[in-house]
Amino acid sequence: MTTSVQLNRIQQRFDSWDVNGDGQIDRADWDAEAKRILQAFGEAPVSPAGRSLTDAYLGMWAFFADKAGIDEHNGALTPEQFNHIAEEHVLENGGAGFSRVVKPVIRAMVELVDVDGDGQVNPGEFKTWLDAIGVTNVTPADAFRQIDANGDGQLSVDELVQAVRAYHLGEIDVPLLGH
Ligand SMILES: [Ca+2]
Ligand SMILES: [Ca+2]
Ligand SMILES: [Ca+2]
Repeated sequence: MTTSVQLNRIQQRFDSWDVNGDGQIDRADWDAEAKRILQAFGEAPVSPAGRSLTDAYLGMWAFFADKAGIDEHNGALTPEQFNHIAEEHVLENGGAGFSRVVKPVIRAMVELVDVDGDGQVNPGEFKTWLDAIGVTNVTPADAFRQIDANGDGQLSVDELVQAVRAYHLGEIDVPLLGH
């Protein structure tokens, strides 16, 4: 059963991923979204981290295109198709497939903020993340606590992957991939 909060978040997700605003999502939108994020982090698209993030975003697109049965290079998703896939593969059925394609995105984003290089995100690094994607609806400390499932004061890649799904399920209020 999908709640109105969940539907709302899927709708917002569609709108933010439809970067050129033509009412459909296609590969160019995902490429543009990756570039937008890299710009927010002050990272060049051609750097290793920039390429990782772009590849990871295009991997997420390939997942949606595959589930819709469209060509990832020429096809486009309507809002209806997108909602359907998001409900079936992100919200329901445990979200394992989606988590698998979100993980490289999260890993690439961790790389962008991980100044101490320990592979995890500390509170200071997390604030950089929220600032870059423009999250203002939650305080960094509250958001951090919501995501730090094991309470060790660090956000691991797995905790962050879980948090992306938890946001779309309406369980937490931190849009880690932007609104
Ligand atoms: Ca579009
Ligand atoms: Ca770190
Ligand atoms: Ca933790």
